[in-house]
Amino acid sequence: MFLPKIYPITDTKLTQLTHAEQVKRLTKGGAEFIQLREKYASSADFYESAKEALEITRMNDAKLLINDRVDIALTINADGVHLGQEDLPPEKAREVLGEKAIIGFSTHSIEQAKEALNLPINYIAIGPIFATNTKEKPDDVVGIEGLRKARKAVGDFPLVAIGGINFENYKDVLKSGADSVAIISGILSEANKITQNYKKYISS
Ligand code: 3NM
Repeated sequence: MFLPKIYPITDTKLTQLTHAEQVKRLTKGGAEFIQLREKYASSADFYESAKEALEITRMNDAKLLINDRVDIALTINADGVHLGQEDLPPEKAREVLGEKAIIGFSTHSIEQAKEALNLPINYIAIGPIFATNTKEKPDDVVGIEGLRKARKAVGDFPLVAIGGINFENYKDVLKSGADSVAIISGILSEANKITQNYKKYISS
C-alpha cells in the first residue's frame, strides 16, 4: 500500500476552515493521502463536508481516509478509515468496507502495536510520539525510543507515527522507524500558510 512520508490530518477547530478548504490547500501543495478528522460536527454536516472534500481529492488523485466513521466512509465511498482503540473493531470495518479499503489503526504502546499485527488493517499508527495539545486526553508519550521499539516489534509492517510532530523533529521520527508521519498542528496551525507549510516538508 502507498503510504506517503507526510500524512496530513484536517482539523476544523484549529484552522476555522472547512474540511474541503483544508484539503484544497493541502492538495495544492501536493498532498496525496489525507485524513479527515472531525470531533464536533453533526453526522449530517460531516457527511456533507466529507463528500465535498472527497471530490477535491478525486480531482487531484489523492486518497481520502475518514477518522472513526465507518458509516461516513462507506456512504461517500472514501478510500478508507482510520480507527482508534475504541471505534468499531477493524474486523467489522473490513467486513463493511471490503478488501480494497485502506484501514489504519491507532495504537499507544508496544503491546497494542504487536496485537494490531493480527488485525485486517493496512497500517499501524503509534503515538503520541511527543506531547500534543491537539488531541483531547492523549495517551502517555511513546517517545523516539518507544517508536524504535515499536518498529522492531512490528517488523516491516507499515508504521505511521503521530503526535507532536513538526518541522523540527519529523526527520528524526522518520529515521527512527516510522514510514510516515501524521501531522495536524505542524502543518495547519497557520491556516493561511497550509500549502506553503506542507511543501516545506516535502521539499526538504
Ligand atoms: N492521535 P498534532 S496524537 C489525532 O496518539 C492524534 O494516537 C494521537 O496532532 C495518538 O500533530 C494526535 O497537532 C494529535 O500533535 C496529533
